[in-house]
Amino acid sequence: MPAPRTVLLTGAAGGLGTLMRDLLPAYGYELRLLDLRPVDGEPDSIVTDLADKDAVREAVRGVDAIIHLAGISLEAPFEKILKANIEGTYHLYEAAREEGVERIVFASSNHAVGFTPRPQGDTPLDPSALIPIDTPRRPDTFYGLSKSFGEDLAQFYWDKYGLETVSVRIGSCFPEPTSVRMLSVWMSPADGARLFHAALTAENVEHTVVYGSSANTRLWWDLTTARTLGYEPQDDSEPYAEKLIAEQGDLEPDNVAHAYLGGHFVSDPPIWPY
Ligand code: NAI
Ligand code: 15L
Repeated sequence: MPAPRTVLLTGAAGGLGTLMRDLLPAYGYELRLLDLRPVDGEPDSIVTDLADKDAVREAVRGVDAIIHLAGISLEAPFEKILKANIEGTYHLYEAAREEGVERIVFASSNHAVGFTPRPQGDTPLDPSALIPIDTPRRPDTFYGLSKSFGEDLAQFYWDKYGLETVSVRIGSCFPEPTSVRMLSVWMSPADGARLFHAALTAENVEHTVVYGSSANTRLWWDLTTARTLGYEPQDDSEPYAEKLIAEQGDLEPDNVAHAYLGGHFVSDPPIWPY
């Protein structure tokens, strides 16, 4: 497929959407913005709920690719997750299929595999100890279940309709890591833009699932499939380590928030910090 130029960014008013609105235009993309809420300073953004099938179809018409960030981004009652993340993502895929959009980059999450025990060993972990991308999915929340569904939906739309997706199991994409867990799963915004660009432009991705993080010294998972797309992370959370560990203490085996990839999302209810 030719390199995409016009890209629909769903969830454009959110935290990650705001970061990507700043960073992605430098890669040459023209962004069409969609969110449930108006996007600050962007009067042309499409304000709609993913529940509105007709509006979603109109929003995808004519774009070369979609970065799908919209949805509930934390744990919530199942009924809300069902509407926004499960039905909403289905509406987006249907619209993309009907309008002939060839590629979606889906914001999956580490919480699709959140109940995977954190790998043990000295830092940096031996590559053989890193969690592989084909580890069995173990969602830690209804939210994580919806990301698991999204990955299956993406596989289905590739197998049945030839619509390509890169599902990015994002760790924590924020300007800075704010917990000791994030030292392992952090993705700097600049690396996030690098990864989305790679996911939009790599050839023949079919449905590829990747972990989304920076090249952290304390990494828990294997970035090989992301690198296969051409992603070359430039950042590492390590400069934040000393301060965060001094404030919060290092990872402890008895702390449930440190025992699994998903941090405190495994608790009921989930508790900050993750
Ligand atoms: P966020 O909650 O800040 O933004 C989500 C946006 O989606 C909001 O602006 C919201 O208005 C919009 N939205 C929610 N329901 C909608 C609907 N029914 N129709 C249209 N728009 C709707 O979340 P954030 O942090 O920006 O995350 C973006 C995406 O990336 C989410 O799908 C999240 O699950 C995923 N993700 C984010 C991570 C992170 O570290 N920021 C980590 C893993 C996954
Ligand atoms: C996610 O999936 C959330 O959307 C984000 O807000 C963070 O909580 C992140 O995971 C995380 O695991 O830190």
